[in-house]
Amino acid sequence: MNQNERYLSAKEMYAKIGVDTEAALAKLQNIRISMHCWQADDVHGFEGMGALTGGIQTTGNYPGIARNPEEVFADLDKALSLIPGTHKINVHANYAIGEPGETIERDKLEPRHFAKWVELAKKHGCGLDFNPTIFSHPMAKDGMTLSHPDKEVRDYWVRHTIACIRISEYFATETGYPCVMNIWTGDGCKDIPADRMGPRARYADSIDRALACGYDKSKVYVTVESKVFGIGVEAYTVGSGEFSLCYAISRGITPLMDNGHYHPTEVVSDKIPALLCFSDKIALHITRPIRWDSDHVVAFDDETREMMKEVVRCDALDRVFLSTDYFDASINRVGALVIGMRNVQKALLNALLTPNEDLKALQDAGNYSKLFALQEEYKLMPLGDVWAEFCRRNNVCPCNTWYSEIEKYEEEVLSKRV
Ligand code: RNT
Ligand code: ZN
Repeated sequence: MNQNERYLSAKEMYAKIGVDTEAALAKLQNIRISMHCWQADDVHGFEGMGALTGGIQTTGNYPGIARNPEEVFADLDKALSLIPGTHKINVHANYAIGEPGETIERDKLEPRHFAKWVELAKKHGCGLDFNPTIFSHPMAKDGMTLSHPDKEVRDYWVRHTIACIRISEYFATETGYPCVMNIWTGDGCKDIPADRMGPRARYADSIDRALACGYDKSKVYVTVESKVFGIGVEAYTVGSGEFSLCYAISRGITPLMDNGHYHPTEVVSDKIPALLCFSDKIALHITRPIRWDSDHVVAFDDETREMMKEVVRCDALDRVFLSTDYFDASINRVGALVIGMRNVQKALLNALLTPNEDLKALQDAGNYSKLFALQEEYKLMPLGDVWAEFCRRNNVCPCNTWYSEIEKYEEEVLSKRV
């Protein structure tokens, strides 16, 4: 069978269980996932700051890392060419681009420092999201930033956050798509703190002060990301789950869940519908934690599928901001971007090809035996044939050949970066 015959056969099989593959493909086509730029260069950015701090780390030293804006952009171009659909690019503030020789202070960032990112986004029809970079910096003192006891340190990061809100507005205006601006800090303590509430009160006050700058809420969605712990800050995290969620809901901004940021037995798939009961919008960082917040490349695994099922069956595709967030330096970095993004899309397609309403009815009728039986059977439906059709329609290499493009890129471009 050729691709077309395989798709038609799959279409028929799905029709038999009440699923319209054309409707699923049309929906998938419109889903924008925000691809994080920082997988391209292990979160280094363009400031020459050196080692990562703030509780995060990359491991591995696969050759060919991007060393400057041109190389990062070339790698993102390559990645986007192998990912079906049109997406968003997620930029961190430490990826500012100044004039030659210009030293850019983070609290003095301006939209012009990100003009090249706007160009890149426009070239691909992409939207842009943004992140203050509140780590890997001399003003991240004693493991604290926005929650630091010294007002001067807090003020510095408040100014940075306000500068980032302005850049987010610029992104939204230029691209025509709202910009999600995510606040995350690694603030915390390595060992048992003497004061858990003080830093939290200061963190809340600092974000309040930043948000008071005033901004267009239809253009910028400010999110706050929680965390359970980081490397070197194991005992106490200021922006914990409860803190971040209560802060976001009480201030009318958006909570962000990163599925690496919970106890390993907790699942974000279950938290998505819980938050959707109370928050109009929520945001996700999609990653793969192995035993801890290890930030492995997203796989087409049970939890990724389950998370995307929740987004789809809660009818929340327009309420959930999807973004990838991982950094693996042990494999080809461009390949890693493509693998993770495509896996999120496959998980979305899987969810869109599930007869969710029928399964809900079985649950409501208490028919758990049949529900279990069908959920297991549907795992073997010909999802791959529909996915291949999606790739074909988007002119990206078919499923089993795209990696040869990465091999070619590695040989012709990455291996020359020495
Ligand atoms: C860190 C958070 C955060 C970062 C990025 C680089 O644990 O997940 O989202 O990964 O800001
Ligand atoms: Zn994250």
